[in-house]
Amino acid sequence: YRLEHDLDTAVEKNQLVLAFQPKVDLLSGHVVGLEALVRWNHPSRGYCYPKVFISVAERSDQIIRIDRWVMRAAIEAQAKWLAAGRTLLPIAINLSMADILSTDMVGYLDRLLAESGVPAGALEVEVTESSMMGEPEKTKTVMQALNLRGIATTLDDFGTGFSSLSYLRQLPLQSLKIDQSFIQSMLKDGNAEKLTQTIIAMGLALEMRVVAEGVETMEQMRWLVEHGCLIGQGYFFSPPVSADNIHGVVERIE
Ligand code: G
Ligand code: G
Ligand code: MN
Ligand code: NA
Repeated sequence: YRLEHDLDTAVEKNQLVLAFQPKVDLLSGHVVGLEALVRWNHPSRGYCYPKVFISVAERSDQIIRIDRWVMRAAIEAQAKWLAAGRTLLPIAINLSMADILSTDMVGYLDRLLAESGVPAGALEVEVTESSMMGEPEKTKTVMQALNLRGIATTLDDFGTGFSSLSYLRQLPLQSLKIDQSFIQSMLKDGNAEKLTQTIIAMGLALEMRVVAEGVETMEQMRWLVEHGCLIGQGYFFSPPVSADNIHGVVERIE
């Protein structure tokens, strides 16, 4: 409750910060994009991870304010990198259900992009299955609007929700991100391995980009390549790092 109170002013007090984690093409070793992950520099608790505060924020409208800050911060980061003459790597932001349902979310993005001169294709959106529960029609409309602008959409944490398959069938999605729990158990557990293989085959059959999350070892990376999953994200390449450090990380990976 204290946390909820502090969150009310986290945006105004400039306490949020983005960390970036690379998504890597497993065959070429090239970084194909970044995921933006929000952190909160809490005045007394220190550096807080989204696990601690996103679910609190999702219980109120605070999540909308936080995620609009994330949209702005991601686009500002791109504008800065663009001005510095860098080739932009698309940044994926995570959106919650409340953001998708919020009034004029796409218009808000349009204005940020227009003001900054950042191309829409420099932004991507990840949405989890659980966050879409209940509003597939509205989610579809928003995703179509994003796609129309060139903003790609990803189904995040795939395999952990309740209605993955119907979302895959109904929603305009370019990527499917396999939840890290599968990647972490697939080499230890035969069922997890077969399920991961099946998820990859399903994504490929639907002509989606299949991304593995939570890749921590060379063995996992090799298995993924052998089974057709060609994009990975995880500590094996890099943890999420600050805006100042991400290009150094990208250069080291490549
Ligand atoms: O950074 P970390 O690995 O702790 O992120 C945990 C989860 O928190 C992510 O998988 C994502 O679903 C969620 N998350 C991270 N950043 C954001 C954000 O900016 N907005 C929302 N809504 N969720 C986020
Ligand atoms: O959007 P999502 O909630 O899926 O965000 C990914 C989360 O997973 C982030 O909190 C990130 O810090 C975490 N993460 C990223 N790579 C790894 C990894 O290799 N291993 C583990 N355990 N967690 C990871
Ligand atoms: Mn994500
Ligand atoms: Na995820």
